[in-house]
Amino acid sequence: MNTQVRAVASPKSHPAGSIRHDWTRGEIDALFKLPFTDLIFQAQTIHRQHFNPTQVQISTLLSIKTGGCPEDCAYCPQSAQYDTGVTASKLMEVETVVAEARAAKAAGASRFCMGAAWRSPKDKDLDAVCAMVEEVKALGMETCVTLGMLTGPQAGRLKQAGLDYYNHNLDTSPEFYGEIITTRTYADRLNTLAHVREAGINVCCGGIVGMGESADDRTGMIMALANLPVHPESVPINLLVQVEGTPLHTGKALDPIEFVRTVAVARVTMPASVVRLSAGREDMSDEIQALCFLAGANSIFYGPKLLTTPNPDQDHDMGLLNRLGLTPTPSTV
Ligand code: SAM
Ligand code: DTB
Ligand code: SF4
Repeated sequence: MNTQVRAVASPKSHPAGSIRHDWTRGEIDALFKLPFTDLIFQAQTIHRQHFNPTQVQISTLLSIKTGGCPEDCAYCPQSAQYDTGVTASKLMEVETVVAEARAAKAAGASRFCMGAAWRSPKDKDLDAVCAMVEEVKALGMETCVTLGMLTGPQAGRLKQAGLDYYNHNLDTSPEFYGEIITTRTYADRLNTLAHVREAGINVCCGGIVGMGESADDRTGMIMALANLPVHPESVPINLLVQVEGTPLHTGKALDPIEFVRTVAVARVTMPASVVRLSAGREDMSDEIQALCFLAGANSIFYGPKLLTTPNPDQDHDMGLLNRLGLTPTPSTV
């Protein structure tokens, strides 16, 4: 039997690796249920149609405003509704943020992602964030911010400041969403994504797995992402970081192979998007991370801290990329 044909077979109307926005639940479910070898082969084949398979994009995160958030996202250590030991702080000074960005660039990051624990930014706060975007960009780094819900005019201001990416995740399937967040709706998230898209900013949008969702919910999450009118340029796939004090602490851990499958299905359904192996790497072996790269992940968060939780240290990550013969994707700015 010709296994190559078997693994990449897809209908004539939809050649493997083409960009589609009409994925059915059945098709995505079938991808998740493929034999692992067939799924990885398909993901890697499609990955090579759109990307250099030896490059990994490197982003460093900084929490520019930590904790005290009014939202009730059940996974989040920064929600004021849970006692997680995170101390709330004010928005950082522009110069302090720029110094952190400079250090991230020197350590090898091409993108600097700034996160604020807000439901949505106040216009006054946006002045300071725009100054951060301008100055970080002037260092020759790509910029990304995640500030919660945005209006159209706010997205326009960020675009004017030169923002490259806005991160706003769908987080999970529309069906499971209400179990995780009650203070804003799925439609609110889609609205913010539309404002970002209309402003001409690249969209960074993905989700979290390992929150106690069903396999159907993982299918539903990928379907919601892959059927957006335009695929997000960047798709972070986070593994829940279980934080004491949050409602999701002590939940059952996800099978790491199921995580790799989620990355692979994201790659197959959003062939030209950069898929980021995001939060949760601290709990993954090097070997599982290597499988994620094989499954089509081509970006990581780099640096010893995510927003409030630990991430592998830089030496370890550069060592891992070296062992795998992978190199950082050059900055586009
Ligand atoms: N407050 C803004 C918002 O939620 O839109 C921006 C910052 S928020 C921390 C950014 C994203 O981080 C969330 O949408 C979620 O996907 C991810 N995240 C937060 N806590 C996490 C955790 N414990 N494990 C994995 N991902 C997490
Ligand atoms: C994303 O999808 N994951 C990042 C980033 N976008 C902002 C955040 C992960 C946060 C993990 C928990 C923490 O460190 O607080
Ligand atoms: Fe607030 Fe964002 Fe955390 Fe939700 S994910 S509680 S909006 S900081």
